[in-house]
Amino acid sequence: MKLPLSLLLLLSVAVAGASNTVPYPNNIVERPGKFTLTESTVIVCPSTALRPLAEYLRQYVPLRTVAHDTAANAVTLRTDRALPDEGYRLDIDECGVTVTGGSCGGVFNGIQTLLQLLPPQVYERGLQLPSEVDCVAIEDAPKYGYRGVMLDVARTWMDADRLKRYIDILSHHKINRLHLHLSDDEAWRIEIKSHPELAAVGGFRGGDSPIAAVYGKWGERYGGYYTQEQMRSIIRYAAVRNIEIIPEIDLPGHSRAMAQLHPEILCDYPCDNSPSMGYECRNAWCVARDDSRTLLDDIISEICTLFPSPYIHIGGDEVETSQWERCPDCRALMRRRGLNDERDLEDIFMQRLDSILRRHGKSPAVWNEASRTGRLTRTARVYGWESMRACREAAAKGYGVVVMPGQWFYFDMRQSPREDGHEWAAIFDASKVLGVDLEKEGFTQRESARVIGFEGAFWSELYTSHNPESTDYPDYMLFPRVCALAEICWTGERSGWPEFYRRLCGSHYDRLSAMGVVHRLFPPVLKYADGAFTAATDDGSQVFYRREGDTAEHRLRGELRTDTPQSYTFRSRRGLGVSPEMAHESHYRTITPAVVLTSSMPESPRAPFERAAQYRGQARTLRAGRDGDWLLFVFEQPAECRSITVKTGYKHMPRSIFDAGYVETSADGRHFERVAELVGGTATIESEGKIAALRVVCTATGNGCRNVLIQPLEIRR
Ligand code: TNX
Repeated sequence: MKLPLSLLLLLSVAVAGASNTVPYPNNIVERPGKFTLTESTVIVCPSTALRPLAEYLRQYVPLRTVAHDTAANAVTLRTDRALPDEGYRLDIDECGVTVTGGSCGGVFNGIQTLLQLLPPQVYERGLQLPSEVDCVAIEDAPKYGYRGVMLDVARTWMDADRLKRYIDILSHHKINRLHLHLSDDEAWRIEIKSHPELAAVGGFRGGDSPIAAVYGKWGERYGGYYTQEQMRSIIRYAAVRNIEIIPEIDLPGHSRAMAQLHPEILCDYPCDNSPSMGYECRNAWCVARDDSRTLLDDIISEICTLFPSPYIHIGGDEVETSQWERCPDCRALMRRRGLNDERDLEDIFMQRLDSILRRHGKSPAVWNEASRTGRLTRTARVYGWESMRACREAAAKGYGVVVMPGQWFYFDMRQSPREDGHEWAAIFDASKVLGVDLEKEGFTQRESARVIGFEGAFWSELYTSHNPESTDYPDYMLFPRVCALAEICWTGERSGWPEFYRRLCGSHYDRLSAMGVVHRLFPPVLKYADGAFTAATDDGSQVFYRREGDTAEHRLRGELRTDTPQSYTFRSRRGLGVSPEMAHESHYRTITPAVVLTSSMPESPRAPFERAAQYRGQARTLRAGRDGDWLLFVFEQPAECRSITVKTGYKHMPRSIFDAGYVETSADGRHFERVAELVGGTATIESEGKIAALRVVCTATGNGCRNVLIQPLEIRR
């Protein structure tokens, strides 16, 4: 049953906790009275199977556990097989609390709802006793059996402790699948005992590793991997929290890191460097070669033994089939099989994998491309990432589908135009995630019935532009988008953004902060009129402002009077929550004075320097920078500006950069002064006078790439 908003608002007075839960329970019946948890309250746990959950609960609510069947003044955990598998009943009356689950998972979900009825600090330092909780009867079960999050631990490494932290946070949202992207072009992250070099060498890039430091920042050795023992501990930790770990080995494409160690997996033809500017672009397993079959079998067999999940994700996305086209062995195989589309070779490879999986009693999970021809076994589970249409097509073919198109579910996408993150799929915040509607997206009833759930993905190639030790970036990208994901997975229907947002602001932001999550707040609404700024928020946050060039933040009280609106930025904060930085339009306005770029490095004829000078697109050098290399920008007329940003590398990514270096400016074109250090290939300099020339000096040799990209200067008036 879904309650109408008016009733919800009424209830929120009486059962503030229950009506603020995320995800929202199916059925809440308010009762009069309260139960008081005290030092003498016990956890009653008659079944040994539930013992780990009693232990789990004790970490948050410090009570004694007793095994007796019943007791007054108790929190009782029990199962009732008549309830839906992951469903539960939560009864709170004046004598105690009973959590009854359809399974261990159901009990776990009931415990999560109970925790949400307690003060948010329960997540931070445990419940302070005595503590009161409102009497209530909740009956609840999830709409979707698959409620997933994917972490790309290949591009940016997250160690076992960080995974356990995410398992905790996700499980508080009743997420029940963690999909780990364990291999990609840039790394191999799981120990394979029969081929230890895969992780021991392939888990690291840069420095002395044969794996190139693709994302620039780490000329030094960077990376890590999970030993099988660590992974078993992660799996156990997750299992207690009702989360199944689904491993992904991305095959047959996205395999450059592994090919670096096992070149025998690649198609055998002489590399023609001219179309790739000297870069070896082969990264897919050859479908025709026999000598890599044992390797494939060894890897997949160990993965099957290590992970208890019935599905193993074997990738299947973005295979660059030009490799197979150019490979004489693949072409011969196609002739023998009577195939005329290279993409059909992927079917052969996937069928081979399926038979290995089947030997171990497992089924394949794949990205949607691998289901294109429909020849893949129907026991496969398809992860639809390219579009809603791709999801529908897979469903129509009869596959179970995890819906996760980038436009709604790629949480590496930026949340508003000027924030960090990709933008190729869409720019969206949590409200779009909550608004996903399969019917509106054209799913027929039969297709909808094949949807087993949703998944949010955090791809991490852009994470490398942040401090890898800091958890802030993924936290900020994931939350509150994961909260909205959890809501649609659990309730299956749209409660509507205003009601959901009320729950976020009512309690859930505080819970996230207590969990230690540096989550995103919606930006304050900024107004500049009659020489003064005001900033409005509706989430209980406080607004702070900063003067450009200053690091210090000041609390905004009332209005800020200024006649230079371009020099201020604003953001709101509440607990650990933080909004993106907002500014007046004039803050971003740039000018494009004529400038000439020269360098100690040769320029690429395809992207000559002149282009950067004309502020169109990017220029490129013909080689990576060396210690002492420089870029020199000379203005035709000295530029009058408040700041200039120079950027080497891709628009969103510190790749093809000056790995280290500094910026000098000159007022007369002859005398230069060192004014800023490059961080991630970029620097912003503040200026008060005129700038005649600007020089970027490289202090590192090499960047793991073949060239340096030079972005147009951003010059602010
Ligand atoms: C597409 S999704 C990819 C990833 C990238 C991601 C970035 C998919 C199966 N492939 O390799 O990391 O976009 O958003």
